[in-house]
Amino acid sequence: MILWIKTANKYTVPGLIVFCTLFIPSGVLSDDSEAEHLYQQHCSACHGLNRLGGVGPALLPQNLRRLKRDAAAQVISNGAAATQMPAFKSSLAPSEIKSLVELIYRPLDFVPEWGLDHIQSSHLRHYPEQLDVQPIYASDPLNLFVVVESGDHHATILDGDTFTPIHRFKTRHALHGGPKFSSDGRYVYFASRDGWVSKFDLYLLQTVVEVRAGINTRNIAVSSDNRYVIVGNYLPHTLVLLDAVDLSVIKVIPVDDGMGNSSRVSAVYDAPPRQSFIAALKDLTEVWEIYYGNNPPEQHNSEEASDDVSEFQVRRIPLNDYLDDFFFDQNYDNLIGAARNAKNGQVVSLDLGRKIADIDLPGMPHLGSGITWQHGDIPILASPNLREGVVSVIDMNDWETIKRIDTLGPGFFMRSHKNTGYAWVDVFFGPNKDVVHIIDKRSLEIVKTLRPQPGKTAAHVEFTRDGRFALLSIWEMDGALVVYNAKSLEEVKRIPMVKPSGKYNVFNKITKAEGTSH
Ligand code: DHE
Repeated sequence: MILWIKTANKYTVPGLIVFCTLFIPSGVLSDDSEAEHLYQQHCSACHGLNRLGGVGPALLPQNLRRLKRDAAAQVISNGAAATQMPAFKSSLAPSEIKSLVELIYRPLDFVPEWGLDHIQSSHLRHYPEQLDVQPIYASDPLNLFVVVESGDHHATILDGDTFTPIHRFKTRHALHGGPKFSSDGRYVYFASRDGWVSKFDLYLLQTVVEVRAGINTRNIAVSSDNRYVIVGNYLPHTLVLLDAVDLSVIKVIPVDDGMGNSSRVSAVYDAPPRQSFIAALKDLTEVWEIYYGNNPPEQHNSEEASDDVSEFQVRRIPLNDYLDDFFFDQNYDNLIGAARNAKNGQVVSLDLGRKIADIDLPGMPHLGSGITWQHGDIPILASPNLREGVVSVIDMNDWETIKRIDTLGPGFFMRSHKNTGYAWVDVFFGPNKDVVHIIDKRSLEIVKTLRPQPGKTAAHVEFTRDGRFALLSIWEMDGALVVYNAKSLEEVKRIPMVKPSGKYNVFNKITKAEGTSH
């Protein structure tokens, strides 16, 4: 007998486990198995038998880190707006909702698999690839902003000259990290925390193709030759190489030390001059370089190991400490990272294949938070961090701290543009989460503190392609993008948006402009 269960919008056939558990009277179950029973009965059809996700997102502690338990209980009770998640408050008792919340924050007792077959079978083609087309709108395609509205899992395409939205569309659940662009600016690639990679055509305003490359994904990078997308995963412990045209799988690279110890990937980035991807690993004291060009550079460090595959050769750079997060210098010679002990940072020379300096980066900077600029003769790096209200300014010649700028609280993002004299940094946490400081890039002093909407989180700035305007998020469900004149620092326009998190200017991204994330 097959049991059909009605979910929000459709009938589905649950697996055998569902079938078995449904007939166990709940009175004889332990708390754990009762929660499991409720999960299989009400949630598994959309969120997967093992909580690995399906129509709905994966329900694992790794995927739920940004959601407080109270908020999770609210979603189960009341449903989630603009999704297929129904409200359960009339069918489940408060104690049952509580036990479901406990269950979804419990780690699985096995490392879930998401290999080649799973990835391939998730592949979705939405729209045929069309060559030689022009944008279907009059706006400058290189001065568009892609704005991720994390409040209701949408993205808005905004004209960067008129500050008018030209298109809004649904994205996968919980996009995270900067979307990545093809070098001509036609395509943008998004990654969700649940492992979905989506390719969106900015000329035709259509999602072209999607694939689920992991269960819990950190971020993606696109190769500078537009041929590959690489996906760094927490779950499973893999890097996944995709063809950037159709997102078909080229290779699944297990991330391990060859001695049975595997690792989560903290982040992976493209290093264009090196024709390689660089990955930081959470659980191994190594940095990986994966070559996609034709001529891998010569290795200078005899301690390094490399896999014996010639295509996508992996070079493993040994370190003394874990490297959680990093960014590159402007030439991609060095990477500057935060160490696990969060007491200082480390500089790793990619040519030499070893650490060349420790730097004073207290606390943990959020990835992609730091920016670099030329300060007189000195190239400098400035970064806020997530634990202390301070921006560290570091001389990139000798890696000494030249200034610590006190702010009104820990911050996530710092941004600037080569055509502006200011760098903007947010305060994301604490009583002053509603302020953004403006720092003079010459004097390294805060010259103005904006409070765009008292009591509401203000964060993440990005500039127009010419640097004349700065766009800032009011990071709330009834939020907005606030456009400022980057010189007079006066507000120019406010555009309502649903918790706009990141915003990304096509030109600044494809030219890897100074002052923004790459
Ligand atoms: Fe992020 C970028 C990791 C929490 C919003 N964040 C990134 C990147 C990484 C990262 C690896 C760079 C990816 C890229 O662009 O390719 N983020 C982490 C964490 O480890 C941390 C601290 C904990 C976690 O839950 O993973 C974390 N990040 C957050 C948030 O809580 C934020 C504020 C809200 C959210 O959406 O989860 C957040 N992260 C962002 C944004 C970017 C980002 C908006 C892209 C910034 C950019 O301008 O490029």
